[in-house]
Amino acid sequence: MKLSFGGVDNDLTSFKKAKAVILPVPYGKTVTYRKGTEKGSSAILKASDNLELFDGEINKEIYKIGINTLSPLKVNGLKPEKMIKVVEDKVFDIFKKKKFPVILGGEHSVTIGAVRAMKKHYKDLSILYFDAHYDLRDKHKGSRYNHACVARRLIEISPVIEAGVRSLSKEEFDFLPDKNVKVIKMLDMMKRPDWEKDVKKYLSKNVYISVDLDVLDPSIMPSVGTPEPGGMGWYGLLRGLRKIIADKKIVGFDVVELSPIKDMISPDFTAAKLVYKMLGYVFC
Ligand SMILES: [Mn+2]
Repeated sequence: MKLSFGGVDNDLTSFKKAKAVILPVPYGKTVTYRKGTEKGSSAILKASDNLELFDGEINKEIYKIGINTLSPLKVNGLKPEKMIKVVEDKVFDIFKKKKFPVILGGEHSVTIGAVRAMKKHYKDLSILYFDAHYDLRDKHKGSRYNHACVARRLIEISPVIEAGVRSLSKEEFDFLPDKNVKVIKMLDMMKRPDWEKDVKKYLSKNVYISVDLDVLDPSIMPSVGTPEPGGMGWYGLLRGLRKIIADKKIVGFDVVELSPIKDMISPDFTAAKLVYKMLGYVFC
């Protein structure tokens, strides 16, 4: 059965009418610790069935923008380079048809394809990158496209602003500073409650947002492959997103790295609600 985001299935959810298009990318090949990110996108879609469609912060029924859900991309056996190309082509196709792409991971490498597609049109693109990890390794476990290298690949395309980061290797520490990456550490964010002002200063007008769910604290988001203590809370992340999205043109976003734990529904629902809230901030 094909899953539809929000459990809604009416004329608003047709590709033609929808403003936003959800692209599930079930991919988990380069994950290094706990496996299972290839199951993330379907878990988000299933959980989204249970969303309250009215949003009490925005005071709107966000689904009325029209949210279409595509069939999951068939990429899970592919090498990361191949998968990235499939994602790039699909996201570019969504964009060409004047729809707003929302990519559901899958592991973080899917972001490279999405950003490549967006860069074809938006020359001044910048990337807002929420993650516990710096992801700036040049190579990991023999691959330049491992999920630990994603930000390093992205800065070869466009400037990256990392937020919420709190785990890095000596190699990554030595690599910094670099002109194409700005880092707002989790520790800095705790000292400066209006951290989003720094983020906005660094971003260009056209922004792609990538949310690795491990940016959240493992107490509310245990269902990730590489959990890291001391992460963001739900309201902190939402508040930052709302303020940043209000000031920038968001061209697309992704939510990645959900690695569902059997019978633990709260993290899956949290991910689905995050996607829905972000759509509300962008469109409502
Ligand atoms: Mn991460």
